[in-house]
Amino acid sequence: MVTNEISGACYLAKSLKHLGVTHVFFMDAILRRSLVEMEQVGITRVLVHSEKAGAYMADAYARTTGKVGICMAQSVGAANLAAGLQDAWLHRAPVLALTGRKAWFARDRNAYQEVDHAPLYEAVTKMHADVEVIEDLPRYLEQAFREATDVTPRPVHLDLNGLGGQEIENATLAGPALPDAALGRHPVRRLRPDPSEIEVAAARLSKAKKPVLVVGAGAVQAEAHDAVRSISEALSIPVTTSLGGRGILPTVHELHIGVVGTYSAPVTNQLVYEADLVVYVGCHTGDQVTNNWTVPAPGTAIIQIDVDGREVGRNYAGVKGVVGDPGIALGNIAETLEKNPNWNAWALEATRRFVDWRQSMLPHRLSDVVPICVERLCHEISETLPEDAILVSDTGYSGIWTGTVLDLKHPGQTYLRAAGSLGWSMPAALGAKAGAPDRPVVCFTGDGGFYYHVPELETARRLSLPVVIVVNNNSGFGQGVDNVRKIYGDTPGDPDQMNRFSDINFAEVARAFGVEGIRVEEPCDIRPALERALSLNEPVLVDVVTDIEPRAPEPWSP
Ligand SMILES: Cc1ncc(C[n+]2csc(CCOP(=O)(O)OP(=O)(O)O)c2C)c(N)n1
Repeated sequence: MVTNEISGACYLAKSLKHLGVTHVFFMDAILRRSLVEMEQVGITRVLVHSEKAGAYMADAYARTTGKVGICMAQSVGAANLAAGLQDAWLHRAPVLALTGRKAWFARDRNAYQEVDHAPLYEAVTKMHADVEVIEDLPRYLEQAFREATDVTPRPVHLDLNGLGGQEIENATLAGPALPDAALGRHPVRRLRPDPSEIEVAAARLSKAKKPVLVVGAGAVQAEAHDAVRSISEALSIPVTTSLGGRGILPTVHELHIGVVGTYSAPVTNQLVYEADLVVYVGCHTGDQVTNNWTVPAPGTAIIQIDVDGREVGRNYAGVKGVVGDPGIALGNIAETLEKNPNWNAWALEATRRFVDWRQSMLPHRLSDVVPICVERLCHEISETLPEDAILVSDTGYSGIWTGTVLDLKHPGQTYLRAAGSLGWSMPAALGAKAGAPDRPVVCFTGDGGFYYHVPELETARRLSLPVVIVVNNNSGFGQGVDNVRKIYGDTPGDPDQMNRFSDINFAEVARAFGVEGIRVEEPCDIRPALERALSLNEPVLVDVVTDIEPRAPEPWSP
């Protein structure tokens, strides 16, 4: 035996450690020997209750750290795991999914528990590879990290030979080099924009009378927070964000005019519609942020800054593109540009109208009605959220409420949203806490979303992940209530069967899992409950009983 020979299991564990991985999220039975090796090198193994939950944890871990989130499942779990990658794909988070698959002699002959994996991963990964023999592992592992983290991050998948990957982990390698540690984190490098693109963009911007910035998740990933604040303050340009970009600037900052798109306050869409130039920063101009491509107004001038040239102009013709790191690009534009004297008045008008809208919400935010108003719940969270907290929001109404009436008042706060998958937020909150153990993590979910992954309460307890889970408990799918009624019209029948649940006390459910549970039915009890939950160094569920009838803010459409 050659002395420097190591097993696949040992190589995998050492490589992940070298690449900065601190946690892996897995469903048994995958890479058991590697998991033993991982313990030896100090990687925390998070055993979960479903593959999707593991993928969501890895996703939020990646979003919180910039590092690659690792999720793993054996052959029969591969489809479930792939389903969990949809949010990471849509949000553009670097996640590596590792699965096992049966050895060659079982293929194409009706093997138990296995379907072809490649098609399952095709829609949700940038790269998929079969690791057939141990010799393939070093290059594929390094390439998987490269693909996951470089330029636009996204999920990748390695399918390892053996039901639980054992053909790879049990084989040996002689003296393999570990992967390049720089590939363990996004951004791998900061691309400097071409000066000619900066000049064109600056010249175009200087001609605008009513410019706005629309800042997306790409700018958050690039940590362009300071650059966004500097350019908007220096030039008096109002800032709106996509839902994924929320929190890049404190939402109470005087130049912040809210989230634009389908999950928005009406006034924000109106203001972006009135703008004569929109600067998209790390924002992919999809249907959500553009209110189905109706906002901005057709023909509005657009500048788009993105690390990936393939995104520039994907949705609009005549876009002036700047390809490069969003923070560097904004800095370069700001240096090139004189402030246009018109912009003060426009910024004042835009921010005054946004503040007026916020004021109009005040009666709801301070409401004492029972069942509790969700605006009041959001208000109380805004007031108690610690300065360095991570707020993890579910989708649907949870995204609209937290995107419009829940404030992130401090630059050190982070907002993570589901990119559409109902139920994402609770496992994601655990992944975020794993990635940022020193920061308070608060999850905001509806009861419909929470139901998906209730067993992960046990994971939170077992792994000692002290997150605060706030369940906006209205005993149903609030967002659909009106739409279902409209479809019914005069048709006799029971619309409630389509979106109402029984009344469940989730505080009691939490206690059954050994997790602290607090039930809140009165508005005045919300704040003490949150304060208590945040003060305990353990997972806590705060079950807030709310009314299903009130509607969340509706977006304005032209
Ligand atoms: C995987 C998945 N299935 C279905 C949906 C559609 N959907 C979006 S929001 C929602 C209702 C959510 O209800 P709940 O979490 O209780 O929040 P509420 O609307 O009551 O505030 C549904 C069914 C989705 N986004 N994702």
